[in-house]
Amino acid sequence: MSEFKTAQDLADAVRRGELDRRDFLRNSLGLGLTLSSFSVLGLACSGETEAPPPPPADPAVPQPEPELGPIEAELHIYMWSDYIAEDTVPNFEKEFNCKVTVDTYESNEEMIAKLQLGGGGYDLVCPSGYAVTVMGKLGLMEKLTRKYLPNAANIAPIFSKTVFDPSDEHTVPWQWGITGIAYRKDKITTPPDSWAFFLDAAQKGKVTMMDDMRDNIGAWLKYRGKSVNSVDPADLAAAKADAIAAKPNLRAYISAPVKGQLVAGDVFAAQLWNGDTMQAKAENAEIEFAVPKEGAVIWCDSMVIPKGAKNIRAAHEFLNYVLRPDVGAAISNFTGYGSPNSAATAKMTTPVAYPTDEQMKTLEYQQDLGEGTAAWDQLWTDIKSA
Ligand code: SPD
Repeated sequence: MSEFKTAQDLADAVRRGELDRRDFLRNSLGLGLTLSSFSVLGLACSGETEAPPPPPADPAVPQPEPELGPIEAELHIYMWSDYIAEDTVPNFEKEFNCKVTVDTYESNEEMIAKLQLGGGGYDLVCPSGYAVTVMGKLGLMEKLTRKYLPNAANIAPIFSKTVFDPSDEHTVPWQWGITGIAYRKDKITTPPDSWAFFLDAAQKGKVTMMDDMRDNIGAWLKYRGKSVNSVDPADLAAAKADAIAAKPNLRAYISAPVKGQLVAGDVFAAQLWNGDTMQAKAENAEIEFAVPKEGAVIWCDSMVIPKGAKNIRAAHEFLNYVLRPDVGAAISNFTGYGSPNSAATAKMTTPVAYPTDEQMKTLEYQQDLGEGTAAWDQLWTDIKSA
């Protein structure tokens, strides 16, 4: 039985605050009210009926970022070889009580293939710009939680909101550089000034080119005045012919590990990145870096958190740590590359083979090849097996 004659009387009493939850339910049932009647009367309350769904978030209004848990006890990094100062990891481990492992790769394609196979269990990887686009398309990245990266304020504006990460959602820039030619000035009389250098039989057995599809084929495209991102079949056919013509002169397709052979004098010249060249030069002052007159590749590599990473807070703490001016400067002092961190650049003490303004005009960023990727993959297989 209900103390109220009508549902409206009951509703008025509820609004006046005269009933507790138990009395409300007893009187409701006495009047034969159902859950849907409660909402008609404006009496829906938690537990008695479902709350209406929240309105969709307005994309123009920034949403609060999630809270991350406490820092995990481990962190797994997968990055290019020789790309971090010797004390970066030990200092982080000590300060944050977090054990770090670093595995290395020699090309973006090697790294992406490993992630696609689900391997590694990595928390941070280091793609070049075009590879960020590829990873985005493949759904291989987690979003960053920017509030854990206050030191991102140190990043130079030119390295923020890039074409490959226009909202800074996924990347923290790591290092930037160019792909040219490292050479021994005591072994080669005329410094190489063209990619044609590798076509010269006089260099037979004493030169190497990179084991990196994009940089290697890109060099031959540049040689013919084409874009390093061309997917035009005629351009690719010409690049293939040049690459195969150069092949008898090459001692190997090899990337960063060629440094030891340059230092020892077993190799006189190698297609190589400017920073790795500076690392070799630190061991042998006869080593120099040249940018071919036809132009070359310029790139910026970034750190991203791969999809499914387990140690997300540790990844953020590491990124924020390397964005400190001193830590960033120490990294570039070791790698020989430019730092995208302007506060770090101001503290650097070792030289970088920066491109001149004239050379800058000839440099080109790599982009995702999209549907042209399959043709490039086939070309690279053909070149290597020729
Ligand atoms: N030893 C570190 C080299 C990093 C080179 N990354 C850029 C590659 C652009 N194709």
